[in-house]
Amino acid sequence: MALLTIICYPDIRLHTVAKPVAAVDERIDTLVADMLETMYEANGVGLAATQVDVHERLIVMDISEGRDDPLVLINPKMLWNSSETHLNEEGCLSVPGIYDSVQRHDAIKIEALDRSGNSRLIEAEGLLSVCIQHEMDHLLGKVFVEYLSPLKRNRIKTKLQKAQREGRVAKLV
Ligand code: K1U
Ligand code: ZN
Repeated sequence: MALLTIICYPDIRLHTVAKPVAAVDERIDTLVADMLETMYEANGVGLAATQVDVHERLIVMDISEGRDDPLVLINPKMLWNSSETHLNEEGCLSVPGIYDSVQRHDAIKIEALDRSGNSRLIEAEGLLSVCIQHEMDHLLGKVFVEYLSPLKRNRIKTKLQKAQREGRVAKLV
């Protein structure tokens, strides 16, 4: 297994729209293993392939307390979302040290392939629902700071550009 580099906002690669995974094969299995290792090492609860500069529709997650219940979503498709929404505090491994509130659907239903290529229907609420919506945004090239005001977003951009110049987070291309 290998640790992958997580690219940091405002790197333009985070705005790439991911393509569907064509086949759930050995290459994808290795990528899943590497992404899980990278997510656990960074203490995240989710990671989208976009964040490691792979532009295919693949997400890994683990919201369990024991960090021993990984969830793999390949080619996820939103089937339904609740009309009720709430503000939730979010963070992002690509926006280190920044936390802010984003409005998300309370509950969702999605369809996705698992690591074995089997189709699964997932009904989610709470942190799982928030995390899936956050990660599916990454696959569309959207970072959570884009829901914030231009003033907040520019402050975050300036702060992270300074951190990148000083070598405290991954460099821009
Ligand atoms: O970078 C990412 O996409 C992962 C991100 C997932 C996420 C967590 C919480 C809300 C929305 C999206 C993180 O793992 S952020 C770091 C984290 O561990 C965390 C933050 C807030 C609540 C719970 C966990
Ligand atoms: Zn994120």
